[in-house]
Amino acid sequence: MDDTARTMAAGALRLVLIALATGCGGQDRPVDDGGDDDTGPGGCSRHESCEEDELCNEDTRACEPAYGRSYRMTLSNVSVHRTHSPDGSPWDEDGGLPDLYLCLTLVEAEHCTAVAQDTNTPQFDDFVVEAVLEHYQHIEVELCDDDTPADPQCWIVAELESLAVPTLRAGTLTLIPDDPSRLDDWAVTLSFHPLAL
Ligand SMILES: [Ca+2]
Repeated sequence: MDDTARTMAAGALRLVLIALATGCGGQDRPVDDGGDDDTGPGGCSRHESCEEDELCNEDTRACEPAYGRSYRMTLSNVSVHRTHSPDGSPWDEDGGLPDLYLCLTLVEAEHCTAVAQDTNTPQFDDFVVEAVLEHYQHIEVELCDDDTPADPQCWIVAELESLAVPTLRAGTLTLIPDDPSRLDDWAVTLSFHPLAL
């Protein structure tokens, strides 16, 4: 065996050893290859270390599936600055501020907040929904005004047909009107927090 053949044989042996070293462990999580990722024994610290359909769960420090798992969802930063309801009439007969609540429809179930009386910036801190989210996920948000004794009026203010992995990784989605003619000048932030698998 000349030097070149000996060098090639040593190189081949080293590749076999690397393959053996990275092939064992029996874990589903990516094995730390000593490169620039950070999914080794200490776990992940950024989403980019994970596969494209995964997220780095900040609670477990593990790369986990983004879809087909439960999330806790909350609503925040709600603001409705219209002075009149979308049909052009005053919010209240006496000119008062609206009495708003939001309804979130997903996985074929409707979840509504409590009514926030007489405010343009309602707080829905007690509102929490837990549901399994998939990629092609229909999400609908309705804004309603409960001007008692009249029946509540509702307007569909945003509809989504899918959830991208970057949205679930970011954990927040700011919803703005998809059709300004229906109800302009409002916004709401929908937050996602992955629950334990
Ligand atoms: Ca009112």
